[in-house]
Amino acid sequence: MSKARIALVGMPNTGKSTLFNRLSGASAQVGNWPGMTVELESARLLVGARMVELVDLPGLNNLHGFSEDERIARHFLETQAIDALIVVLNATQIERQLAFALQIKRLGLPIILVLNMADEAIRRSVIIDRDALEKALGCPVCLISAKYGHGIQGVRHALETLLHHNTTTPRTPLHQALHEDDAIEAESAALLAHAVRSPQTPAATWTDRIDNILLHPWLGIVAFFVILLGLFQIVYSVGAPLQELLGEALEAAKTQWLIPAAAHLPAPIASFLLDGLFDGVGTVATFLPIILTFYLVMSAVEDSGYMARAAFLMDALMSRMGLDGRAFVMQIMGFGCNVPAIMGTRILRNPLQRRLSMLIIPFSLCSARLQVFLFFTTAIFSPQAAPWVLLSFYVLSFLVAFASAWVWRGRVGEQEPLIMELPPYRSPTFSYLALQSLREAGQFLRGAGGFIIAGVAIIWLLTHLPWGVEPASAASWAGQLAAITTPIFAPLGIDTLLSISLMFGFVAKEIVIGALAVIYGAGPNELTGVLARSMDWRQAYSFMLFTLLYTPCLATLAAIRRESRSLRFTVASTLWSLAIAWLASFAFYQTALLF
Ligand SMILES: Nc1nc2c(ncn2[C@@H]2O[C@H](COP(=O)(O)OP(=O)(O)OP(=O)(O)O)[C@@H](O)[C@H]2O)c(=O)[nH]1
Ligand SMILES: [Mg+2]
Repeated sequence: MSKARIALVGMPNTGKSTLFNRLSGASAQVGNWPGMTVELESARLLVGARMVELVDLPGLNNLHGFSEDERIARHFLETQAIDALIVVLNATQIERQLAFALQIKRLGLPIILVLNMADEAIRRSVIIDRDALEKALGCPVCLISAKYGHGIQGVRHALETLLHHNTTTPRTPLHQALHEDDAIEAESAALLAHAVRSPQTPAATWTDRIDNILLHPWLGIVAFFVILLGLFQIVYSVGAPLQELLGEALEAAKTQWLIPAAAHLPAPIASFLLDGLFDGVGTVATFLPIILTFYLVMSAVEDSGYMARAAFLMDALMSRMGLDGRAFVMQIMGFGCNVPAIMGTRILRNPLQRRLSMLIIPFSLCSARLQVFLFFTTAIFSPQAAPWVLLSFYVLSFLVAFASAWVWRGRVGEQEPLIMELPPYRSPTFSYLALQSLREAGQFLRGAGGFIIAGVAIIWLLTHLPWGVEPASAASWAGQLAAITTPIFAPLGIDTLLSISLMFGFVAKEIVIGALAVIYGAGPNELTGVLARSMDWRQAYSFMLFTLLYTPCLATLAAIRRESRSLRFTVASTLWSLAIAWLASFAFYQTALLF
């Protein structure tokens, strides 16, 4: 039997990706933020004896939607062969979402209607007569709770029955289905009156109580910074000791086993393996616990529903810079990695606003840069000062991003007011958080792993060739190469050796620490000491400032190119960030020298 294709459609934030993961065992990104999925994701699963391709679509506000992510979903519905649709609604909002399901039903494809978040519906006393709906609509209706896995079996069963009886139905073209809005509204109202009972005045929830503080005009801003501070306090206090421990373990493994084992190898090969690959990759690997902790905390924030509050809170400020509150959320999402944040701009409808947002996302302090900063701040600054130095980079990251937007805001033109729904706060489940952070760590290894290995290998070659010269000295290839760039970096207080790591950092910031380990010939646990001896705080801060502001990595550039569809814009934004990085480091270093 042929493979069937089934797509999940619904309004944003209704739990499509959660159900997708439940049904297929995949690990698509889930978050309490309308616009989490901006791409098609697909997975295969077996339904009865039939192989099914399940496709998770970005949320649609309605079939008229025209932001980029909605266009992707619409285009899929219009052009692909689809055997059935699973329409996912938020049961607590059935009054507003049922019309959407009716709109989809007009497409003429077989559908299964899934009313998700049954747990919340019960808590809010929204009562749905499933049987009445099923009878009136003539399609299977499932009341489920995807997050907690309730009712999933029912969906599977409905799918199986549907595929079993599937006779290909002729489809109604999308544009035709769109011309029935009034009829749909009437039908929806009749159905609701018949099958749904919800309380007249909803009771005040704890979401409202929390929002009184978090959405307060100034208390909310204070709360935001407290949350931010708490976020990296956790990363610091949990991740940093683990990193040190891992460094010590790797160092011990090197001296006890690897050095003796490599004793009989020719010197260049032993040096390449130990001082190149092991030191470089090992030093980067010590950051895995920090990356894991970091993503755990970020996923918890994303899944809590706070992002939508941040968007709301910052909307007024952002609109002075030609953007809206959602662009602020993209800056925060960039804390993890700039690439998904750039893709997340698809939810912005105005293409010029999208570009403006893409211009400033690369200034967001991503987790790869965080590695560099954690390393340098602990190496150079006192334990008391280090967290504050780190906080200063988060603040600077926002300031430079905002200033950039402010400079270019005039290009955006007419702005629409932000209309966004605030989802209720939801507590993340542990299993989901564990899954998510493992996924991110896996992505980190897959994505950056190759770059890191290749990067440290090339750096070893550059610093140790021609064989026989003092490693990383002026006579080495790296030394000769750096001589060319010295005039550019010397006024910033960034010396020859450091500037080499910055060149590699252009490819990916994950390489920087590994590169430094190889350049300074230091093992996974020695680099902090070596750095502390070889530079003062001004040079270190200037180096970090440059790292914060210049191009994050090639992957980000590729994402900007893909999403903006403009090489000119990509080049211009790269030059913009390089220029700002140089000027900021120059101004800082030259001023700091006066003290
Ligand atoms: N309480 C409750 N929360 C749920 C349930 N299903 C999903 N969620 C939460 O709802 C939020 C949105 O889930 P997603 O699966 O990302 O929703 P989506 O429809 O894919 O959203 P977009 O991709 O943005 O369109 C997340 O915080 C989920 O944890 C449920 O059954 N009950
Ligand atoms: Mg989704």
